Amino acid sequence: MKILKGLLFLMLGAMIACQPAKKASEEKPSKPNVVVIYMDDLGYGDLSSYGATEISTPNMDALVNGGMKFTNGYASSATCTPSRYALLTGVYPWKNKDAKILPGTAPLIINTEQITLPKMLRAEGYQTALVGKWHLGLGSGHVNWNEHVTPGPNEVGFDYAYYMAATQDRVPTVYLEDGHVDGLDKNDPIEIDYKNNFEGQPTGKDNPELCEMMWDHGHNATIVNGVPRIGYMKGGEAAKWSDIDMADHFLAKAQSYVKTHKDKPFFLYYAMQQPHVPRTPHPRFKGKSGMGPRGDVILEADWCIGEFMKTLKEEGILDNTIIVFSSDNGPVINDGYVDFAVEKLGDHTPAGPLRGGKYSLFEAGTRVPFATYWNGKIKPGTSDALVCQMDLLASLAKLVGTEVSSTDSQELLDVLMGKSNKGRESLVIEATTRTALRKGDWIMIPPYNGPAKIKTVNIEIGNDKKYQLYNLKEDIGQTNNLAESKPEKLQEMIDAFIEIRGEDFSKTEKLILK
Ligand code: NG6
Ligand code: CA
Repeated sequence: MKILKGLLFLMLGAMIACQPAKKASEEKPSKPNVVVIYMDDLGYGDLSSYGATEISTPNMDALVNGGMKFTNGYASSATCTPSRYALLTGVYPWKNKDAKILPGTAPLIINTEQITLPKMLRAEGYQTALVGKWHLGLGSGHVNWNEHVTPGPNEVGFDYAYYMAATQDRVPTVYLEDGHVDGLDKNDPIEIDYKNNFEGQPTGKDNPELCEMMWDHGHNATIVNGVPRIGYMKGGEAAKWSDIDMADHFLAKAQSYVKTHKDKPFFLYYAMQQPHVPRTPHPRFKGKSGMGPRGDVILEADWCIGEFMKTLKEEGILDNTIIVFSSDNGPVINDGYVDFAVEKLGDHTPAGPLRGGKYSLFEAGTRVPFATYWNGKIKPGTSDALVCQMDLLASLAKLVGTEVSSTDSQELLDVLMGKSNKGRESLVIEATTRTALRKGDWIMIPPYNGPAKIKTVNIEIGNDKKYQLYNLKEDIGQTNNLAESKPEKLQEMIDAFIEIRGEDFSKTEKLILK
């Protein structure tokens, strides 16, 4: 018996010795499931894990505190469409003139030949899905909502897509599944027009008595579920979504996707609609935050994330799933409806210590909650490395063992995994087609004409006739413009900016720069 044991031991030793030593570079890339949980208008200060004290977000916090929390994590833009464009294509949004807030009738702005995050992952054997907000355009001109709406998410890399076309405040207020309006009754066809109303249709403007939620600015066209929207819509009654059920609806789709696709690696882009307007919490969450609907829908979203995480756990795939959590742009309090978000805000500061908000070139426009979570693989921690959502394409490519070429996406896998603190050297941020440069601890905002503030939303958007230069490490609230006192630094920033923005920049904005 002893001899046998000894022999076995020897054989085992020999087997181990014969194994070639694996170099790190030869290691088989892992193929974890990849989930991007993307919020809509959630601000840097909207979560307890980013300093909020007036609202509690335990499930978002579990991702942020249980993973790498980035304090210098950026969306590419201060509005939705351009940020989503950059997230999915890895290309700066200002390189695509169509990457700006789109109406619900806009054509698809991603070229179907272009590499995208889901396409890259699909080529590596992933199943790919979108659940939630799209807002990157559909079709190639005039969309007939009663037929197969294409090209769309399916044509840019998603095998499966369940989505709202644009935003919750824009028509059509229906869901699409792989290019088909869900629940459409062919005898009640949908018509959409962003310019003219259809005869006899009530609108928020003419029929305020029909509005259960009143509009404040914009949002005064077709009324659906008592909520006036942007754009006119006729027909499609049976297909119209229920606003209060939207969060549950998307959650159920995300959960069922996970359950039915867990046997092979998948990529799920779970693009939630909260806390974008109209804020329509399910009655379960109504009044729960004490902050009005904006706080209530943040609690609702937090709950959804918790439920989604439970599903990953119950299905036994949590440890094999990397989750990226972020938001498409910064916060706005009054974005066009009378929902008392301003009046009920109390001491809550959605932008945290940052200046500005959605639409702004100031930090709160683009600096957003940003975390990577991978149970057992990413050690919880905080990183101040400069990272951008645009970098997910190159970084996740590296994770799954491939590369992407010719995009603006930087490969920062080690940073996202918490193994390195060497993020980007610089980043051009965008807000309503204006751009600025972050480099090191500095941000330079070139002179822009136009109002300093958008009055309706009460947000300073960063316009000034003079250059602005801030040291963000010392002055996170951007109160001390150093452009005049630090001319050399300013020049260095201008030179670096022009280098990235290239010829186009000097041609189109020369006058402003001089
Ligand atoms: C603006 C809307 C705003 C919101 C935004 C898009 C008005 C007055 N304001 O034009 O409510 O819909 O577009 O938000 O209509 S985003 O997060 O999708 O970029
Ligand atoms: Ca948004």
